[in-house]
Amino acid sequence: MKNILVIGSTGQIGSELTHKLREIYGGSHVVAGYIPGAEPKGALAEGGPSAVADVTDGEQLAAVVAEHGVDTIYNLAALLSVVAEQKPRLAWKIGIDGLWNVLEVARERQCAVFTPSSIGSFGPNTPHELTPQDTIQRPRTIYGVSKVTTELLSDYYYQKYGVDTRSVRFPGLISYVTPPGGGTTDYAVDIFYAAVRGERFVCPIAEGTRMDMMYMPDGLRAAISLMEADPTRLRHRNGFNVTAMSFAPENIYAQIKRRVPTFEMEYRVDPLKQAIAESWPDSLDDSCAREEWGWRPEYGIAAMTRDMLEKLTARLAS
Ligand code: AKB
Repeated sequence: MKNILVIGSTGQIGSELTHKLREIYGGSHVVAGYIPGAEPKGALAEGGPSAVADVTDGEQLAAVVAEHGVDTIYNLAALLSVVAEQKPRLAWKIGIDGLWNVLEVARERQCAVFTPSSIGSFGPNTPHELTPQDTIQRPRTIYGVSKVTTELLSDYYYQKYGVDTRSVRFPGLISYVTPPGGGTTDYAVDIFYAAVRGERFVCPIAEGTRMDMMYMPDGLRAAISLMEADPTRLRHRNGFNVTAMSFAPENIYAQIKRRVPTFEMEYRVDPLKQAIAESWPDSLDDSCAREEWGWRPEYGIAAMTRDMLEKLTARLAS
């Protein structure tokens, strides 16, 4: 039986991943790691153990891992792309100094480690259509620089010390549970909140700007099934391209409008978000993930839109 620590358990991915892992491995086997000020609440607090686990404090991490006999760490601590541009030093401190602490603890205590990478690890001179698994990665954002470093440092710890590091390059994740904060793809979540609240949506990303996206249930399955994958089949480790759909603002607007006919959207492009979005792929080739560990998304744009509208409407009404 695995004993898992989720670092960043109250964030956008962590809040749902912790529940999913507890369903699979049992509540007492999954520790919800958090930083002071972002304590787990409700079902997250009641469903299993929790502990302060700040990636910038290596000794504290080591103590949590020892106390709970942790053998697997999901390290979700990071600033998203837009907020990282505003706080580059902090983005590096959390994303890379923090990762170093996690990898050191993992090396000392033989833990497997999942640390997400992102489509943000690509840059303007990456091939934008069907971006290959192995290709040019020269991002110009601090977020991208830290994600490429995450991939390389994780590979290094695997090759040099045998630490079982694995990761995926997440596209924009869409969820009705915990909103993201400070990402370039956040508009694809915000648009649903506007539609359900009966508000006009002001889109910060220009018409025609395509990016890869994924519904959160697929994102959780991607992380967990990669961590469960047979290591002898993995030719890659950090990080796998994974995608479920690729769309521009007008495509998701049209999908929502089919179900909410009164919904309206206008464009007011945010130059920083737009520049970042344009530097990212239009669509990823995720064939390596499909071949090496059987990755398959379950939700396309229509199924995701239907489910998001249904679930978010119920959530906001309660
Ligand atoms: C962001 O927009 O910063 C993230 C990502 C794609 O990594 N959602």
